[in-house]
Amino acid sequence: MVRWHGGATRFRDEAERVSMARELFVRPVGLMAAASHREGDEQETTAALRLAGGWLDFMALEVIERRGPDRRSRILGLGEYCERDWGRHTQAASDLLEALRGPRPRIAGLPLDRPLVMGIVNITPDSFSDGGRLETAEAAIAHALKLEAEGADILDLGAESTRPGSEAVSVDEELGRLMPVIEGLAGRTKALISIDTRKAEVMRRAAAAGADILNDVSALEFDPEAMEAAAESRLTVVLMHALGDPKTMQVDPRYDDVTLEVFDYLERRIAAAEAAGIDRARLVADPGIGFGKTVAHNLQLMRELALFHALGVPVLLGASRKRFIGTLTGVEVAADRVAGSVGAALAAAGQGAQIIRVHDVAATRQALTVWEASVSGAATGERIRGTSSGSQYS
Ligand code: 7PJ
Repeated sequence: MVRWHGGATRFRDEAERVSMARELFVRPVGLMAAASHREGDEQETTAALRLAGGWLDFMALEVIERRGPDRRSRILGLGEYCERDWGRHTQAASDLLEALRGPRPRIAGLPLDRPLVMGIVNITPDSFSDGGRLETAEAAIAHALKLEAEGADILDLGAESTRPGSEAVSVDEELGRLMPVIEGLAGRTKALISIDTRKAEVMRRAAAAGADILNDVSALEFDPEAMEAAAESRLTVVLMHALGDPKTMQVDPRYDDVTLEVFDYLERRIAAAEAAGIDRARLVADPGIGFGKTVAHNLQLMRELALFHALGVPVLLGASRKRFIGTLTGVEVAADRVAGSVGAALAAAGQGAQIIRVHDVAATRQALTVWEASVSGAATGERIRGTSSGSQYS
């Protein structure tokens, strides 16, 4: 029997719990727009539970039991899940449900009651989607301010290309590109500043210059000092899964079960970060679309994205303009993959992903606004008050 409301006894040692190979995973299914989630009045119902205190309710759970390289899966209603005798899995079943339900604390002051848009600002001459157009700090600053005006909640500044096949960039080179942009944006933007880097020195310097979030595609593994630098910064940290290094990661990536292995990895990195003194409230997890994954791997992760809420931290998804969108649609030029990227963003929002990382902020924002209003039946914000236009299109 699994209790719905707290009280789960904890393992004495959190590391001990995580070190045992996880056998049980749960994926919330039967997702639907939460009733009046903005007022925070959880419905008196046993048929659905709020997902991560966000904008969706879930009505059932796909319970996945790992059997070596295979999985056994079945869908249980919430009542069945809670009443079942889980035997040796009792603790895990209870913890997973609690992790799915727990409201997520704000990140750097921003509430997670709607999908946040993270706008990508590349400050790399070899960046595949900007083709070097943003080489100068001025251009990057202007681009960042444009993304904010288009509705970005977070600006993700990246000066180290981590796209597949790219070469490493030196600390000095990265700092030389990045610092003028962080400094140039200081005081000129209300958006949170995120820094896409794997290097401890860049993290330290960015934190001192006023950054809000550290976004590390190596989940603080690339630089042996990164964990300590991130902990000392007291900033929010995005931990992303990548299989191997950017240079070689797309060479024949293999998994027994990509979703479960990425979950294991992120769970271990969250435990490592907590052990290093980074509060769970400051962590975000990202399955790392395109980082050591085939199209099939990416699509399985997209389909099963809601499973990652069981990590108990906000989920970030970055699918924007990536190769798998080109493969699915036949669109070769990355900059022409806007509509496909919006499709991926809506799929992620529909699974409760709290942060969506995109190049095309205006298009994503417009799509999310209409999607949100359409699934919830309510518009938010000032725009609709008193409007009743004559023509549908004017
Ligand atoms: C991601 C990222 C991602 C996070 C890049 C690209 C490649 N950071 N940095 N998640 N991708 N957290 O934008 O295509 O998916 S660089």
